[in-house]
Amino acid sequence: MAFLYDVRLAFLVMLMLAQHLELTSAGVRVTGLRAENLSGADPSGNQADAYVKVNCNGVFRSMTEHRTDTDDPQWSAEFIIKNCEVGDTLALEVWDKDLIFDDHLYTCIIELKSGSYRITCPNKYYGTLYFDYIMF
Ligand SMILES: [Ca+2]
Ligand SMILES: [Ca+2]
Repeated sequence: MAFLYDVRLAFLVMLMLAQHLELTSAGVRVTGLRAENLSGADPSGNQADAYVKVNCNGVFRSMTEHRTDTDDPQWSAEFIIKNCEVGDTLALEVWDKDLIFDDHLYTCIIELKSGSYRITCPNKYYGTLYFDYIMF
C-alpha cells in the first residue's frame, strides 16, 4: 500500500511539474503579416522596401526580411515569441529600408488577449498592417 501511495504522489508531482513548464513556456505566435498602401516616405515618391520588427513589452524580439519596391508587401514569416503573455504589449514597427537611414513608417501597438485574433492596424499616413496572432 505504501508503494501505491508513493506512485500516486510521484504522479501528482509530475503533473504539477508539467503544468509549471506549460505556464513558463507561454507566448504568442504571430503569422500572416502583410501591409497595404505603405510609402517609401521619400521625396522621389518611390515604393516602400518594408520590413517589420516585433517587440514585446518594449524589448526587440524578431523581425521580417524586407520586401523590395512594393507598398503592398507580404511576409511568410511565423514568429514564436515566448514569455510574451496575455496583458503584455505587442508592438509591430513598420520600417522602410533605405540606403543610409531607414524610415520608421509607424508602429502598431496592441495589448494581447487570450485566444486567437486577426488584427487590422490602420495608420493615417502610411497604410495598413494586417496580422494574425494566437496565444499558447
Ligand atoms: Ca524611404
Ligand atoms: Ca526605401
